[in-house]
Amino acid sequence: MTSNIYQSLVEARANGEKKFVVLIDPDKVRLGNMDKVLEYAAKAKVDYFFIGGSLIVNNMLDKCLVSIRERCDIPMILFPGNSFQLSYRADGLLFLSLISGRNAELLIGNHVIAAPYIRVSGLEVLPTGYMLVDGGVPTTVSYISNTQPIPANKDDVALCTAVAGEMLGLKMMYMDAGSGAKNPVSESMISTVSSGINVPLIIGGGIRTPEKAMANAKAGADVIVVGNAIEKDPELILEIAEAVHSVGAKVS
Ligand code: 1GP
Repeated sequence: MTSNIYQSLVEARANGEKKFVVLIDPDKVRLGNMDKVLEYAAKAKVDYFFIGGSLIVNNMLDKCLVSIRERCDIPMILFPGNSFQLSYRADGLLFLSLISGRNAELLIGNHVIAAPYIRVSGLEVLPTGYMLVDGGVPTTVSYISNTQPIPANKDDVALCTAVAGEMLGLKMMYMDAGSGAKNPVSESMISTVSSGINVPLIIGGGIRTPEKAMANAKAGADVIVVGNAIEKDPELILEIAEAVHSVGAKVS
């Protein structure tokens, strides 16, 4: 099994370089702006696509992966809302353990069911501690997972959760305020968690502007994920990519 994606994330963190991820919901691939999303993503040198959603209602995952691959070579990482959202056509898989919650199925149960498929899939497995943070509105993922998010102002709870996740051997942490969150994860929480762990930190949920993306990266996020805002305005990809990549970029 290769480990190109993880290796590049670890190296980027060590060098202070920031990565920008566009989240694509396979259900929405047929919407008109998908062509634009792919065009701008290639132009802006987006680092990765995350592919997934907490509730996918159409069977579009494979078609989505094939059509992206036909158009560009940006690595595609599955961000599965459940164990039905798997495909060997992707490059990697966020093997998510929902460590902010206490739902055993999402901590280990679904993983047992998916493990045999994943082992033969060829996907690069990225064991990730997934932490929901209260984004000010109830989210699909919180409802579906039947878990409470970490309160938005409890930086210490987030830190201890991430540290415990790292001690358990998880290779990355993903703090997510949930898709379309009213309030994205605070810079204070990002900075507290980032300085307390030694693994790459992914931040997403409710990021709508290049300014917030840049502030998150400066606070210690290694990877910035944006979905909703880009679906609405694909051109934002260019500005957000530039903002994220400018943090930590070497001045020559
Ligand atoms: C959600 O972190 C992602 O899981 C992205 O959220 O769609 O709000 O950008 P948005």
